Amino acid sequence: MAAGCAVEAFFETAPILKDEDAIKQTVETFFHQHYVQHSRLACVTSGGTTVPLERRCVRFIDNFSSGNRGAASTEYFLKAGYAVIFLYRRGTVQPFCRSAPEDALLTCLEPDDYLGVKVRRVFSFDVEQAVRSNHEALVQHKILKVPYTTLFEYLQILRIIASASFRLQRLAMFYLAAAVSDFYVPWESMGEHKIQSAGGSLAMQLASVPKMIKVLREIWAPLAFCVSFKLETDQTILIQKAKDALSKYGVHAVVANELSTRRNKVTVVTHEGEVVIEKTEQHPDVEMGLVEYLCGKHTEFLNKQEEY
Ligand code: PAZ
Repeated sequence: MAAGCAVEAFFETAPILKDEDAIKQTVETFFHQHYVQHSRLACVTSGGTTVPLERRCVRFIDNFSSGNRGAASTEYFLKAGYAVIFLYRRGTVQPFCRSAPEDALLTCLEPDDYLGVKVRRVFSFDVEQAVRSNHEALVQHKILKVPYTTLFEYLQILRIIASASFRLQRLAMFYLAAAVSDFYVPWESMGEHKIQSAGGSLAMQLASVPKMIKVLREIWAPLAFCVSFKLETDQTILIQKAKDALSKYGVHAVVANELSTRRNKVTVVTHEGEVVIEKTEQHPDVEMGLVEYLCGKHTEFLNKQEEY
């Protein structure tokens, strides 16, 4: 099937996106606000997509991602003055909560006779910082959080955001850190009910997901600055795969990372070459240096457009 037809077929046969109109409205309003203010905006995608195996889904295939990269990067984009649309997988790490314990409410709060509950003293500084930063971003309309779970939802919402980004054109950046499945079960070939085990072993054929980054670059948001991510477990193929992605999808930068070292080191591959960004004393999270570097690249990109 031709690439364009495969993309159309993917969306035509996908299940209806719940609350589609409300999502469109919220996203468009957010873009409008930042268009009026002429501010830069980053769409940060985060977490991994699920691929349902049944329509009334009991079982699914998952893509690995804790959401830490997306959450940390969102904080640094906000600090750099960007507005952020945070497209995240439900249940993954959230901005300003990266160091929170798993049972944050129960660990950070304690009963109090007067207030009912209060923040335990040892957590009060961290909790106050997180609440203040989050509150500031919300009241200044700097952050819009949009959740997804499945591959279908992720791509449908990404298309909505990318199409609405035409307002900001070059001021918009796509920072595609989500781990998106390369394979899926098309909705029309999926059974309604839970797959039964009585028949013994299970053989399933997965279809390939059309390459949406190329569509985002060429059709949905051709003027935006676009950064994609490449995750591998084999270090020896990582940089070549990132270079291939750079030329195949026409993105402005590819962030290459290896699973076990991803928290400490990434390599940004652009048409000008490769830059390694590592965690250091000045950059306690690799995302700090990464976002700083990419904001600089975005500035260069904007300046270059002005020259023409
Ligand atoms: O979410 P996390 O912090 O655990 O991991 C981040 C990451 C490895 C998912 C991200 O940096 C990444 O590479 N995303 C793209 C994965 C892919 O190649 O599909």
